[in-house]
Amino acid sequence: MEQFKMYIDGDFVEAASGEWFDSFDPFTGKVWSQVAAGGPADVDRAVQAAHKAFTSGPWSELTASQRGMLVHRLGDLIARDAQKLAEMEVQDNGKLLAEMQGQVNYVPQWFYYFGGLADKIEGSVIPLDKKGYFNFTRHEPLGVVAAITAWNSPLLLLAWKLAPALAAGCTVVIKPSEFTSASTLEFVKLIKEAGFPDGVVNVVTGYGKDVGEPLTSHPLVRKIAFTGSDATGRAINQIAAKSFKRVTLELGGKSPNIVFDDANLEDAVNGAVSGIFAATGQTCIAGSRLLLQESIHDEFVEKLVSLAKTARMGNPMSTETQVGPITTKPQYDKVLSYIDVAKNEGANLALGGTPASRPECGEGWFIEPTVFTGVTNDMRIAQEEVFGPVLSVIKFKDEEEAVKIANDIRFGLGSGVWTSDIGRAIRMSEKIQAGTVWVNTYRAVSYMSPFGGYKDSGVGRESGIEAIYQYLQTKSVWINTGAKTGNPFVLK
Ligand code: TXE
Repeated sequence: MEQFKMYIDGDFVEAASGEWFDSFDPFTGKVWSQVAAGGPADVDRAVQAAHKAFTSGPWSELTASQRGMLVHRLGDLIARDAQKLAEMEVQDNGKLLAEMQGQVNYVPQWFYYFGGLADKIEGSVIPLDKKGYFNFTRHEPLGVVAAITAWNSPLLLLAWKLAPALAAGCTVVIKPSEFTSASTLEFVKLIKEAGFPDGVVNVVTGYGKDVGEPLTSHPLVRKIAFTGSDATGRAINQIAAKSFKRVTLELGGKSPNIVFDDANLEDAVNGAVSGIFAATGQTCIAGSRLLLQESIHDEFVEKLVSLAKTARMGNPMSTETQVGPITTKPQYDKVLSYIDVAKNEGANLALGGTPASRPECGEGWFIEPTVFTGVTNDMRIAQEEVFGPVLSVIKFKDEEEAVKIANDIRFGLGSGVWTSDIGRAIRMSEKIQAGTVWVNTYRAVSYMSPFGGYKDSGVGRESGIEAIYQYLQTKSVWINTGAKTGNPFVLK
């Protein structure tokens, strides 16, 4: 059986404890590999290596252009190995090969974009109000970054953190999810080949308690970039506050996908299906609350259910498959328990609601695409993130009520508006409290466009130019060009 070691200071190493944990293939439900079970000693080794690489040695001596070239080269190597990386993630995570091929071929763009940005980070000359001084600013890297990722899209979520962190000049300790460490450990083989000095990028694998906690509380870590649940994000934020570490937190959502009666219904049905059943609903931006205007509700639900019924489930390695398994057994149990919650709350089951017993699903962790109608926004099934193929359909009367329902929730990550009225599209985009509003589309992302949450969905932004500033801090430099030093007891 394949065993994956950690990557610390340029070497693949076993955990200090010598222990391993199992990683499962969600399609078979069986163990397919083992991963080194890291602990506080491994975290300390990795952070010390990252700190050393940050403060001394070749990385700290590179010009911004040289750094950018390395980041760019890493993108080239990912493109070269895209198929292998995609297959590794399908095996470990159960994501569809068709989706992963697209994703891994797109991931290099984050490295090209931020690699190109590395030498375009300019300070300012401040036109001071005081004579006799020259004042300018520099943007300097924060230091060691802890990049903690979730299991649902390991490589994409890592790229969103690693590319801007390296371009900014930081060094990084990565902690992938204990459920899906393999693709990160395959990817990290490219670091040395790209030419990064040892210690600049490290990976420590293991559980949240054993690796995540010591990493977030380590005094030499200056920033935590995290994607995961809001509960863990809150815990990390509290730990980070104790030593004033910076945080970027990409947390959950319960995104409203809102369809007005003037929308192109065929497009909106496609958008609703892709919003909740793509990636088996295991995306933070899942459009898990479908808000339908009363007048089109019945017709829309009928079309939606008939399209969702056609979804082909089965082996995620087959490019024919449209809905794959749930990635982890605990998540599978959680999704089924939320289906019970919805039934007990009185929602109407319009589709699915059971484990998938189709022969092509074998022993894997599959759940039928599930649609609940008659949901009201106060139900738990409308307020809590399920993170699976479960859609809650909620009726609304008019624009005002749509906005009220959309915003009556603690999350604010994604949102969709389907309408042919441009004025309404703009009004809705102004009123919805979410980091992203998609109009007549859903689930589009780009390395150029900022991504992040309002409210409990997170702190900070990934992608786009502003993302690199989240790994930089500003220094103001004052030079006396002839001012008298004057009275030492008075502020200048
Ligand atoms: O997430 P966690 P889990 C939701 C989804 C799922 C639930 C739990 O509903 O059922 O969260 O999933 C690390 N200090 N989402 O347990 O715990 C952990 O090891 C530092 C939604 O996988 O948030 C992993 O690497 N790190 C979400 C990462 O944090 C800690 C995506 C995320 O794990 C830690 C994933 C600690 N104390 C799950 N505890 C989204 N919306 O995108 C854990 N970790």
